[in-house]
Amino acid sequence: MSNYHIKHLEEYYQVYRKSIREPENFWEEIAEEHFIWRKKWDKVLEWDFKKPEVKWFQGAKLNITENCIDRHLATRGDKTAILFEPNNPDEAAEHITYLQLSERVNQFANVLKDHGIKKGDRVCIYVPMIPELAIATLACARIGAIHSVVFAGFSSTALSTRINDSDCKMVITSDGSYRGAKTIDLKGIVDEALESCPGVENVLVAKRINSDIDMKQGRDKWLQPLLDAASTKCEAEVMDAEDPLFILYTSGSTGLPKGMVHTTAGYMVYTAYTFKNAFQYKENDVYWCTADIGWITGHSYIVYGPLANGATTVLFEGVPSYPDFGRFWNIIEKHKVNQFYTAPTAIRALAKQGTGLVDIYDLSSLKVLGSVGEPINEEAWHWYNDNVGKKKSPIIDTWWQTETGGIMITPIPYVTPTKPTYATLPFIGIQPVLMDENGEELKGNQVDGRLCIKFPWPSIARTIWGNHERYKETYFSAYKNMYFTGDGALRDEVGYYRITGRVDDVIIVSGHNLGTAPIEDAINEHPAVAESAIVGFPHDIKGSALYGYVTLKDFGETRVHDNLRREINQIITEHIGPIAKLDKIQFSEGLPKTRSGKIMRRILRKISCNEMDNLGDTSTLLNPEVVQSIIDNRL
Ligand code: 6R9
Repeated sequence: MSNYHIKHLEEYYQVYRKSIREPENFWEEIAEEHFIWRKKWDKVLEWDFKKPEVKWFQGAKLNITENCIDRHLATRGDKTAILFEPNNPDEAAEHITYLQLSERVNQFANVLKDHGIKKGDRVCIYVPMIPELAIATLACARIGAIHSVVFAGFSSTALSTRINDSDCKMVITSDGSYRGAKTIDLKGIVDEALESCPGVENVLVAKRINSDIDMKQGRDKWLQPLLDAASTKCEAEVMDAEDPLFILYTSGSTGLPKGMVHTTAGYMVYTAYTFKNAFQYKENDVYWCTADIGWITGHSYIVYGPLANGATTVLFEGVPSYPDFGRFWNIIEKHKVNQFYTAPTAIRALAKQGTGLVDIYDLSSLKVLGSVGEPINEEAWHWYNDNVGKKKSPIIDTWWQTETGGIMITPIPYVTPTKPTYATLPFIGIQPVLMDENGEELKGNQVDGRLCIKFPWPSIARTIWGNHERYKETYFSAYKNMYFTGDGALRDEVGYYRITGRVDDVIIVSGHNLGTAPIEDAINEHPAVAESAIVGFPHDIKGSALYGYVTLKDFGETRVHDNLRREINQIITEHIGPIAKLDKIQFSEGLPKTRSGKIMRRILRKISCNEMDNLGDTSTLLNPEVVQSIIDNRL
């Protein structure tokens, strides 16, 4: 029996139990029946969370693009693989068939090779949501180069940090990008970043906005003429199961972003299998995930998972508000989208517009609605369910992380009964546990603790690029023999999980993970700033927004005015990007500190959330007097 496609709740439980009792047999069967291999594995799984080390399908040889493209050509050559919907609704959508995708990926792969890119080299992809982004990603995979996609909304400093951390030899970008009514000078950002990236030899530039940009001789080249001249055939590099496929950076609570490393076979098997089941994808469905490929959601559920299933995946260049707030609904009607996957922050922004712009479109093609990126609040859940799904399309609240590679806890639509704000049950093969603060597992139901996973799954990130120690420290040292997620969760009376949010210093703003440390570091560069602390506070649209407490070097003398606030946000934009701008900036005489000098963000968080009667223990503070003055002056 194939367990590839789960259709009933009893089947879920049965397959789930099998995946836990005999994980190796289970995953071996999935891998064997649903993918093509140049050589099968010698061993399904080897793992040790103490080292930590995880290896799936060791000894196997494959290329992920043969699974995502070549094998579909015989039966799906003319089927649309990527359906590109441009920013401007008057520009025609582009249907890229599997055959065309194959040719374009191979041409791109040949161009990479012509520029000296070899297996194992790192290539940075800083491209907006246009077909070249997906194609560049797959072209790297075709020749075994490790792609590092950097979200094209990041600043030049964030870009150069990421390029240098993984020693990328090449950057792929575009002349610019469209974002609603605006255009963004991407190439200018790249030029600025590369001033501090000596290792980059070549920059390939896709033409998108036809702007007049500087091309640095010997370094920069227009992409299209090179592609036009390249062969549409390119032999796929034969990769080992555990060869790195990509690096993707995610914010940590301290220090530099973490370059999470995902490897080939396990990632492919898990993203494909979760895609099929979590979205109940059927042949000829049109699937749309609104994320950017610059985030893990786009890697796994715009590119690899859908293509491995021979699906049609929509790639949308624009924003939900352009030309008006009906754009998402317009696209669903236009392309008869069957599965729609978006983030709570987008749902809240759209809900704020009322239902007028939803009701005028025909959304009857929808079968499954997905949510990802942060907890979905009850109000947003109901709005989504009532007005978009018309109470007929199940909502899958999918919990997972950059580090997990694929969806970990989710209802399976039409299989698992949903419950608002609950991610519900673990996906096949996933063993979540809740731990208390003393490191004990909380058994049974109706418990609330820290979410860990106690057994490896195929798409777990294998390391942090260049820093295995940090990988161990961040994920495997809080609890013995467990992967620690950094999230809190509760398990209700029937065993459903509800994610309650981060328990560390990561704040999720509009679905983007932001570490407090890099933002504080940026603010502290302002010559007038002595110190700063960032916390999150609830925000209608963004979920959480940022509240900055800033102490000035010369408090009282420096004129505190809006200019200073603007300058601080300007520095943040330069260092991290506009997504990290502060909504509120309060200047204060001091910050509450422990005796060892650590800022007590816990207290600031309570104040920013207006929970002053619940500040907790302030007796251990070095300077309890500042708390009252911060409260008195809060914004
Ligand atoms: C896929 C992705 C991971 C963090 C994660 C958690 C939060 C994601 C969620 C959710 C509640 C959900 N998160 N999905 N919280 N319910 N359905 O978003 O990866 O960018 O690495 O963020 O996002 O806090 O730990 P990433």
